[in-house]
Amino acid sequence: MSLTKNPNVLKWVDEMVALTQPDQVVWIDGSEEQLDSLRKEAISTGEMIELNQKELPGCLYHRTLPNDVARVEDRTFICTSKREDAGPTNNWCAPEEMYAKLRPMYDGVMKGRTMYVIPYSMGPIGSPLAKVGVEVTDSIYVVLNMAIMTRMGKAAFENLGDTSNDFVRGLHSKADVDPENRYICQFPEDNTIWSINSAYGGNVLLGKKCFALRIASYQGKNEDWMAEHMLILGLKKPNGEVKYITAAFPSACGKTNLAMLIPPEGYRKDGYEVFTVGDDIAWMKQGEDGRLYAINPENGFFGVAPGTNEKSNYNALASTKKNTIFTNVAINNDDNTVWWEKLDKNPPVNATEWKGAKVNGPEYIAEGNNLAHPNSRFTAPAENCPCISPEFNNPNGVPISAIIFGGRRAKTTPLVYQSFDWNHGTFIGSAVSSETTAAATGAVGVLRHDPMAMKPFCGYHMADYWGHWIKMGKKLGDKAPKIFNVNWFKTDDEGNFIWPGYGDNMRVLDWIIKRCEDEVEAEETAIGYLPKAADLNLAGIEDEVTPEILDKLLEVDKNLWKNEVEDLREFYKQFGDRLPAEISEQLNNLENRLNK
Ligand code: SAT
Ligand code: MN
Repeated sequence: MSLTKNPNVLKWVDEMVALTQPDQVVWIDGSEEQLDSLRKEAISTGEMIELNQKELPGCLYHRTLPNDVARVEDRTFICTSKREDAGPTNNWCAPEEMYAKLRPMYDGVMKGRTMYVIPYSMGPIGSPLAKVGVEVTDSIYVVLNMAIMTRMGKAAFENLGDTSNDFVRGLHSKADVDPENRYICQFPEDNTIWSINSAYGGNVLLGKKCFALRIASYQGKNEDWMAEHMLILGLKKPNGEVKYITAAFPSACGKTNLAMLIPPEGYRKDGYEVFTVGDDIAWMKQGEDGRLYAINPENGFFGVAPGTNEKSNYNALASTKKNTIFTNVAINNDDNTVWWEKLDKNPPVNATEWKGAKVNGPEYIAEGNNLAHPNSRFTAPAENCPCISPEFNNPNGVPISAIIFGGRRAKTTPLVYQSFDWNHGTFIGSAVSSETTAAATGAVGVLRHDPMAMKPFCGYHMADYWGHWIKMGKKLGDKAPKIFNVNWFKTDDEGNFIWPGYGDNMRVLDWIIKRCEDEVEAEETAIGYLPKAADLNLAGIEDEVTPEILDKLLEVDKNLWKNEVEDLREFYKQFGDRLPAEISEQLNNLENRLNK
């Protein structure tokens, strides 16, 4: 039975049914009864494995095919009528051509299968910043993940209303999970996403990267708001005031860890606390008071499991203790619980590795294998998070004081610096490079440009996107958040990280907030404002971060930066005359300052 009278939804679902020809159609109402029967069904077919319900109540395990473990950027397309509108950083195809290519693949693809129709809201139901999507899929795994990651079910349709046409249409079929015919296609002009032949996270949970970033960034440009690959955190000061910060880092560079940070002991004693609003995506719009407000459009965390432990991210680990779906981690067969690299020092002896083979964990690792896939994930409800912000469901979002950019850079980029102003900050964001991670297929550890951490997620021409940033800055004027850049990943000559990171990143957030409140002076350098050494609180880590190491962390090596300028000039060439004049001006200014 359909859950809405909205003729636009009904017509579109009818079309999708006619195309894919499922044996039956199930409308997902979001009720616990319905979800529970889907869980049981998935367990009975082996699609999901029930984990130890005493240790991990409500938790399920899922394994994807070894050829289907990460986002596939080379098979992700932005389909706009004009090639220029997708820009040089996206794969492009004309919409008609892509529809014509994919339609035969979807033709009858759900024969013998069930189509699930998933209504969902990105953002709190009723929020003026929220948007509705409908995903049809032949995967129960998708339904169960969307139930965690979004506000899913009947309420989303109520929010859409009986007549609106403003919803994102998502068609997904796992088909044969054939990597040769895998496509993740966004049609921003049609509010449409078509995904086929994958069953992995970012490729198939269409509310996430496909909608909340690729489609939404395009909508934001046209509607004067911003969709960004950013965590949102609240930092409570001893006086009770909470300051909100967003931060954009590429996938698997620690957004979840920063969003859930536990301050070092000294800070905790003083009364500092960090609250999580979001760990991956921020939608931001100017509020009535002129400031920039952010909501997290998601309702859960799709976090990288390996590396997550009691010490590195207590709150994330705690979030996974119930009602969580684990994908491609290892199973401990002694007690039917989960394990992944760096969870603890005791890999299970009686283990099933992520591809499904029974192995002796310690031996298997000693032979150079991973028990869990490096991009294995947990899908955990936000409400499980011990430090979830009381403002998490605030329909108006939270006011942002600072925006942080960052990436993985072994050299060149100092621990933290502040931009001179909004346009300079936009330039800094556009200039972000980062070493690649396992979150996408392809080589790991290769330095690539990843502007604003949006390279794989910007749904239109990257240079126009920078133009949109500049335009937003003009609107925000002196109410604009301050913009910073951080790098937790600087190494010494042996390749060891020289900044402790994790909870100690609080020390950098502290400086950032002090700068926002004009409480500390800074060192003016060619690249921006850097902390004066004495203004970084290193109490408790003086042994680790000696004055020499701090020097290294805050070093601006002019020669390296001159190389960076050369490289950026080359990088910007591809954008031709769509590159905003403000960006080239910033690059020239940087060069001049370096040559002074
Ligand atoms: O696979 S996802 O895109 O959902 C996660 C990520 O790569 O950031
Ligand atoms: Mn992400």
